[in-house]
Amino acid sequence: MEEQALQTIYGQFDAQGAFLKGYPYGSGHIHDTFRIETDGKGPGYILQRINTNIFKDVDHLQQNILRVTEHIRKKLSGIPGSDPDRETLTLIPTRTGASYLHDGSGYWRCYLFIDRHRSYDRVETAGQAYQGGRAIGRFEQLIAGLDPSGIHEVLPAFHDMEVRLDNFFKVLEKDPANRAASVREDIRFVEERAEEMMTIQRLGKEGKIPLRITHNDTKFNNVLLDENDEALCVIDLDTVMPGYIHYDFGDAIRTSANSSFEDEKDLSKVFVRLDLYEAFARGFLEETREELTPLEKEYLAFSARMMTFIIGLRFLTDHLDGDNYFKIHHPGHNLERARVQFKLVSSMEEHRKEMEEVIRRLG
Ligand code: ADP
Ligand code: GN1
Ligand code: MG
Repeated sequence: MEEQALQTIYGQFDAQGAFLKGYPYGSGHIHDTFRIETDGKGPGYILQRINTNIFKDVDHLQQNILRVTEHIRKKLSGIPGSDPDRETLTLIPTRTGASYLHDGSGYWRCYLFIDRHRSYDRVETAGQAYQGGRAIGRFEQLIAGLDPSGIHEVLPAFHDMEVRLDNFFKVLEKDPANRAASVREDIRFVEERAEEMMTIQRLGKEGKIPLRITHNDTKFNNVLLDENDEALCVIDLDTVMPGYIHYDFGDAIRTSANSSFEDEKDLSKVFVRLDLYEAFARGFLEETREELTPLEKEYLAFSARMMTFIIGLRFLTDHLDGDNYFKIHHPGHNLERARVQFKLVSSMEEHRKEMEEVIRRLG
């Protein structure tokens, strides 16, 4: 993306300060994200070209973001000492008052940049994991009062295990990229666990766990910490939709308690770090303990396995499909990611008892 083009797009948003420079930012797998620095006093902006291959209805997506951020902003403004411009996303309207811009190069939105933050693709310390847990736990409280009827289900069946498995087996049968033969062991890994992995959906259908409003994409780099490594803000609100608490806890553990990176090539370096798991769980439960039911708590440890499995399954499906969904940086990237997830699932299976015990102790 040419800087000149970014400047033109920036100029159409109702932002403060002249464009100084713009460059790719962050390590998200979905949108094209750019940081815009300005000559003004403010922190600058994020410009994002929305991935419309995935989010087909940008109107609905942006309505959701507005509803969610306005709801959170209102709640934060009632909390003494809070700073809504840094503790939630702020969508900047276009000069014509719209929540996004559609031009020849795509659909664009603009956020206030949250400066002086730290973001991690791999968690290093128990302190960071604890703060991540607090941030996500607090976020659950902030969105709890949202009216579900005002939220569009922009990605239907996003964490529906049955649908994800179905889709996997369909792609496997078609084998469009001719890759199935090289992933036999991975396929077996999926088949052996498919039944167990539907547990949360089953409990939901039986009415045993409540459907809440959840974030649904709580990987650690969607949490910003401040310069002291303390919980600051949960970002990437595209997938806020009805869901089970297990989606958020599990997905967060998948990244927060991984000893290595999501795409580590050396699988011997990949295992669940129980110290990080416990620290995250402590922060999370401090914020949510009163709200969660005993049965929800009982399945939190399992949810880490389940969410790590489902994201691995999606990486593997995308690999078989020829890499159409997640951004990849080299051939085989999705397979590497899938294998990290599966290695992590195995490690969590080995430590199942300890993981359950932690929740019993902290819950
Ligand atoms: P994706 O869906 O592609 O992951 P995100 O919305 O998570 O897109 O943005 C990608 C990255 O950009 C984030 O992980 C974060 O590092 C950075 N980012 C996004 N929005 C902001 C913001 N308002 N302030 C600071 N950094 C941001
Ligand atoms: C994507 O948007 P990002 O990079 O934070 C994906 C998540 C996956 C994650 C795996 C909308 O998250 O569901 O868990 O990659 N987001 C979407 O790293 O599909
Ligand atoms: Mg993201």
